[in-house]
Amino acid sequence: MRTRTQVGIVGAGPAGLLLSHLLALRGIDSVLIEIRSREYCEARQRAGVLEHGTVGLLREADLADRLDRLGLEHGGIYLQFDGERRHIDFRELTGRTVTVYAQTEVVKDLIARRLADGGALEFSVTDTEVSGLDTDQPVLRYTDAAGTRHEVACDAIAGCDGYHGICRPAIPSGVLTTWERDYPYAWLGILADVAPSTDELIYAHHRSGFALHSVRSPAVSRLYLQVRPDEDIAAWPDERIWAELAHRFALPDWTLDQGLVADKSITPIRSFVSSPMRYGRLFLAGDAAHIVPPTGAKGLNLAMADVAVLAPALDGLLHGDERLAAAYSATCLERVWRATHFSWWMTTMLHRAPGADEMETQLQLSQLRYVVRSRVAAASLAENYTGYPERPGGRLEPAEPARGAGPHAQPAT
Ligand code: RFL
Ligand code: PHB
Repeated sequence: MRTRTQVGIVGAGPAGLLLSHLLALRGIDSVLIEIRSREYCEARQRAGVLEHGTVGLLREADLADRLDRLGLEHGGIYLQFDGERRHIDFRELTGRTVTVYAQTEVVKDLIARRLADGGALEFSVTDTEVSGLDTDQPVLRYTDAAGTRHEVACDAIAGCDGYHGICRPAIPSGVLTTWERDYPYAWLGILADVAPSTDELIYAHHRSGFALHSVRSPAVSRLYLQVRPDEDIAAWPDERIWAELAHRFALPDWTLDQGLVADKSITPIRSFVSSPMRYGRLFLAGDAAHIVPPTGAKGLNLAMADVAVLAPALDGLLHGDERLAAAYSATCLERVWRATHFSWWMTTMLHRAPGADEMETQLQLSQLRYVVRSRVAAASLAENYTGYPERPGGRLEPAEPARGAGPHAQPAT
């Protein structure tokens, strides 16, 4: 079946879903396709922390009803090391906060809104292909859940299909430069039916390895342990996980409450950046273009920041003004590299590398002491954690976007 849309979007993660909504607010038509089922997308356990600017973006896009009711505003984090747990007060240092609201909830809100607004959203598709990327009519092909093959002529395609997607590999070899670092550890994450034992997130440096206590709701906790990259999850029964968490978070007069483990998984830790984030009429956004280790809580926020830049850029492009589209990659990459550095810095300050010697441990402890004792160092962490620059994509908008008489949504042909 042959159809037409203005923007073909590959991937219904936070990037693709938010992009389709932001485009709809601008009167731009899109078709969004996703290989997984709706249920799978809504249940996939991932990020939890929204930057100050991401929350602002969702509010401005009228997507924050549940976020404002259920999100937990946090004014800082704890850094724990060498027997002390010290608070970094974001509110006092930067006037900003972060909001803990699970990626699963962000995705549920976005899917519900797109469907309520009549958006074209197809789950469980197969054999996705993109072609004609260096022409002004790129084509998106896929087979829907009922087995019908579709060919969608587009004005532009957004590759929001994550690190393992098909869009980045569709760019001819030699065009992209990539930078990659695999870290010699992974994260074992659990979701537990137990009230958090802390009011704000605890990032713990420990000689046995890093641990993170995050939260999901007043009744649900999210916890992570640094493990070996090749760790077998079968070697980690729940009792072993709780014992190791209790050991790494141990402090006098504090206990870690335990509960039923509802979800358990191991995630590799890597940094990856590819540049440029555009090839012809294909624009990459989110994890399709870059990955950060989760220690800085940046991946979801970067994905949302990219599409906040991309929506007005596509609006311009479709109406004959190429300026924002031409600036898209460089604008996003500036934020991406800042987050890549911050995430690398948090990761290497807090994790124990295999074979690390005492010198390395002392250097980490010195850095941690400096961060909690120097107001300037603490403010730098706070500024990066709550989001830098503060407003995703904000400064890109020209005062008066030029409008040409470009093509709008076309009926199916
Ligand atoms: P996603 O979410 O991976 O979505 C991509 C979608 O594309 C689909 N897809 C395809 N669809 C059609 N055709 C194809 N050929 C396709 N190939 C793939 C996939 O099924 C999927 O639905 O990418 P997006 O939208 O760029 O969003 C990125 C975020 O999901 C990711 O960066 C964050 O989850 C990272 N992250 C965190 N980020 C934060 O900002 N704060 C955090 O606290 C945080 N914690 C985390 C994290 C990631 C983690 N894991 C599991 C990697 C904690 C963890 C443990
Ligand atoms: C989470 O809640 O899943 C989470 C929070 C902070 C991080 C990473 C993950 O740095």
